[in-house]
Amino acid sequence: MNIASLTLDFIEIPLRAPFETSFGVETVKSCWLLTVESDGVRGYAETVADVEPLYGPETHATVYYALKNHLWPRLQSLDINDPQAIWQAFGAIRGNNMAKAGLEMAIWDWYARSQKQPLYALLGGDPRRTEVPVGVSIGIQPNDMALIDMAQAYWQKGYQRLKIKIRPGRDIGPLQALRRAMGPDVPIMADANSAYQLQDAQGIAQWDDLSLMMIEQPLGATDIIDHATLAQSLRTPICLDESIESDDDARVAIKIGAAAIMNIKLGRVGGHQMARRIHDLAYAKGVPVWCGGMLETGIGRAHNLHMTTLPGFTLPGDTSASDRYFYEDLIDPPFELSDRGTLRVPSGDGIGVEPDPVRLKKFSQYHETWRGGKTSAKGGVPHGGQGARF
Ligand code: OSB
Ligand code: MG
Repeated sequence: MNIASLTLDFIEIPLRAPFETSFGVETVKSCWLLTVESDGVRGYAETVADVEPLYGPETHATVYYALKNHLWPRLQSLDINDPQAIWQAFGAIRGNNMAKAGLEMAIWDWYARSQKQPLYALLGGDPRRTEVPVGVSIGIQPNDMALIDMAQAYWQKGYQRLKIKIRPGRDIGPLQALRRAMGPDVPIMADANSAYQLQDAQGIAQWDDLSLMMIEQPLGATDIIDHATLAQSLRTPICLDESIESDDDARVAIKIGAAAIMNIKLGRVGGHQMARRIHDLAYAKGVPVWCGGMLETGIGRAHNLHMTTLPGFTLPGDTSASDRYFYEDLIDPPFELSDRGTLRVPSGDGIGVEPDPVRLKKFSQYHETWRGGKTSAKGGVPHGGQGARF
């Protein structure tokens, strides 16, 4: 079966509160919602690139460009009996993992729906994992009081661990204040999003006294060797995020001692197949992994939950409930946190959730469908006017 059409919707949903990291502030969630269709069955995914290339090198514009010119054309004649053929069809195309992931994941959903199976079953997830443990990622706050208030509210809701974003100047202070307020037993971790360099190692070593679960991506994305060096001067485990874009990166990082833990994000690594390869490699080496997040709508969130059923995902992930991000999600009902601090893995076919038609209409700023070789755009030209944003 080949994919008859690909529809792109440019989605913008206001965030409940601004989300600040060491690289910037987000106030609106924006993404491409991708819908593939064939034989009356649809598949959905979203892309995790942003307006600017800050977390990773891709943007909404590069994702659009790569899909249109390099990825979608390669799937035109592909007979898909197994979504694992997709990665191969992308062939020699380097990088552009977020674009690849969006298309690959939409096709996994489509395939699972056409097989009338939940996605986790096809990914090899553990069917007993009907719910997965989740934590919450808290952006940089204006002051320690705001941080503590927010952290206490999330902890009371039942999130299983608190991750706080840090940057130089807003690191040991907020972390100490948080540890003092929460007591010694609450699992706390810090995510630096590459804001430090190896020469900051002495300062970072002072965080060892805070008994953090881990420090996520303290150094640059390409500084895998420096992470290994830093790890030698720390008791706190290092978790890599931005540095791991492939199974090769994971293999090297584990081998040289740069990653005691890994965060796996589908968008960053190119989709389910590569995520699974990284998971399998880490699992075989005894390196725990957890599922990262990119403030996804319910569609990307559902993909994350299905992946998290693989057995190596032993640590709580960043897949928080819809209301942590949005007043209204793209899906209805939204994802809710159970009183056990878990999110339920949808049990229907495919990812088990669909965009709500009314919400989709409300949040879609631009809509375009590609069929076979032809494309048809509605709502403006993607590189001018309104489309200048992407
Ligand atoms: O580094 O994990 C990150 C959000 C945007 C970009 C990068 C990151 C994050 C998060 C949020 O930490 C995780 C989430 O709640 O989706
Ligand atoms: Mg991170």
